Amino acid sequence: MSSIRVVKQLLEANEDCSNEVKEILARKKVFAINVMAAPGAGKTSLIIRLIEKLQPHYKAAVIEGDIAGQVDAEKLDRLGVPVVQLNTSGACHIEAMSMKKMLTYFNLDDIDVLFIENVGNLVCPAEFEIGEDMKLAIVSIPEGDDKVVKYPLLFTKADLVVFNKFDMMRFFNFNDQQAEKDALQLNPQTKVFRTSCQADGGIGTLYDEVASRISSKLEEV
Ligand SMILES: Nc1nc2c(ncn2[C@@H]2O[C@H](COP(=O)(O)OP(=O)(O)O)[C@@H](O)[C@H]2O)c(=O)[nH]1
Ligand SMILES: [Mg+2]
Repeated sequence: MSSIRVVKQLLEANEDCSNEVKEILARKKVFAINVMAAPGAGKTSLIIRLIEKLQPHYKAAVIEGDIAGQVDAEKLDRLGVPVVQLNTSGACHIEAMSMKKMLTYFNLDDIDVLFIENVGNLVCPAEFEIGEDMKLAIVSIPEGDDKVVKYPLLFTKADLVVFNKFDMMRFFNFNDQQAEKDALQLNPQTKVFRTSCQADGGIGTLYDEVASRISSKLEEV
């Protein structure tokens, strides 16, 4: 019997309180990362890889957003980090109201970095601010290099873009140079990373970037 807390998102509660969430996270010095990608792109795998590297230095926690079920929450629970599962009851994204509610299930004084695995979708999650410090968008190699231009809002808003499953490059016709150019055209401030959660490739470089952003917030006075 799993001990993971499962919370249902209320569909009618969509008031934008992302600023309130931001204030709580600033007061408690928690760095929140909104992870967005299509189903199967590697959101859970990348969060696990990053937490493994962060754990010696920072205390991590995870909000798992899914339409139903708690499969990913169980995987993350095995890392020994606090994890709460949010079931969106059919909604294709997480909203700020839910974020605010979810924060009450954590001891924020004991957390440095909070990952939010958004619902697998390249459209809806990008439309909602949830009070996060950083948006991380993933495209995996088998999905195709055209996803950046086809789903521009997500890549316009993303602070970091990750091309994951880079170990699959030899099997797919994915033009990573072009996809990087497309991402930078949509958002010149974005940074692009190439990773493999399977082979551990590129995770260190991504970790360095994420860790430096976390420490900037935690060291703010
Ligand atoms: N080859 C390869 N497979 C990966 C990689 N990252 C994730 N996967 C696999 O892709 C599938 C979906 O990954 P998951 O993390 O659950 O994706 P999510 O649905 O976005 O959370 C799983 O079978 C993972 O083992 C990677 O970098 N390379
Ligand atoms: Mg997942």
